[in-house]
Amino acid sequence: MDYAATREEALARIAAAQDLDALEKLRVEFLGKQGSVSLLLKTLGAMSPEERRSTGPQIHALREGVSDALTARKTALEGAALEARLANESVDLTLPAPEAPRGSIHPVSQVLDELAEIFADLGFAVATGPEIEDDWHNFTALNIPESHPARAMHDTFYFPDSDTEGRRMLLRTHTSPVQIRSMLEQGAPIRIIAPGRVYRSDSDATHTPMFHQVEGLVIDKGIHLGHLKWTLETFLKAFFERDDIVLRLRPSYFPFTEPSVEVDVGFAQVNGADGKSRRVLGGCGDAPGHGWMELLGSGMVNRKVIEAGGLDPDEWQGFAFGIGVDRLAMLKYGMDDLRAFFDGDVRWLAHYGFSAFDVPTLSAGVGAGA
Ligand code: 2U9
Repeated sequence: MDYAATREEALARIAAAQDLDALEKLRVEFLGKQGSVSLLLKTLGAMSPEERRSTGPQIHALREGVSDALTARKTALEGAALEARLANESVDLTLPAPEAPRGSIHPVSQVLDELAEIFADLGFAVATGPEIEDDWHNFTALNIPESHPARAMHDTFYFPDSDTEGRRMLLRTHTSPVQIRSMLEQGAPIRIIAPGRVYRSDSDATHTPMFHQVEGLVIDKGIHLGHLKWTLETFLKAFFERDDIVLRLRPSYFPFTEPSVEVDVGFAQVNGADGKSRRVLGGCGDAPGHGWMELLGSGMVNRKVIEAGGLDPDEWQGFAFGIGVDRLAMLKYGMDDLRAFFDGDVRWLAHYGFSAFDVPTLSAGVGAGA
């Protein structure tokens, strides 16, 4: 057999292969299990030693030549295919830009960002903690005794089983356990806000089983109600972006604060362009055409709560406050139905959502979309 001629013919066919498919067919034809060159290699076994010595190198040279040619042709064809793609594909820079992204920031997230920004400027850090709590952190440490109505089953979501240490577990009903944990972990002085989700088994037009709160806690030496009033006034003026916010402090009762004060804010009753009467915050509530709206609860931290937080109430005093974040968002951005906050309706979000680029800053104004 003329191995040299066979080799030349194979190499010519490989060089003529027009694409990778045709080349693969040739590889199978020559070097596949039943390929012509593979079968020639198998004949070596049946040859006499002398015959093998003279023929073997020729067959091996044939196989190597074919294999090298296949590899070289493959590389050439792949390179040509890439060149062709590069020549064909192009980016048309004159095409219009894609539609702007549709996502938007939920009003609750927006207000949480605004709160963090305003309180950061007053020296408050943001503290967070678990939403699944034990009843010591949620109730006992906050001077809410076993018999207190807030502990009744209809207000609190309890878990059916206790944890491994026998503690009764629940969904936190306020963010106050976060402040208890902060006192125990970092000691005094403290200046924090604790924003987040809270849960109460309550649902109607003005209550949802999950809502958002922000609570504040300041613990230091010589803290008094004047500090509380100034802080709330400064915060509310920054948040509502009005200098004429007027507060009225009314005596109240909360187990965790003593004395406790509920804070009302003055508003004006104004007629909107649509003929509907709206409340606009600002001005003294006693002025003609004005009124007072209850906005938040607060007070001086109860001695028993300071003790539960591991501090000496004769050395450390503090104030605390709590506000509904969803309510703040409704008041500032003119929404009237709390339940829409949690419906996940994209039409509502398209209307009330905020641009991701409207980041609240004190210099540019915390309110978005001005
Ligand atoms: C610690 C000590 C004291 C937080 C407080 C209120 C008053 C309050 C309500 C406002 C509307 C809850 O969202 S709401 O329903 N909160 O009236 N919260 S004082 O007092 C604390 C918290 C933690 C360690």
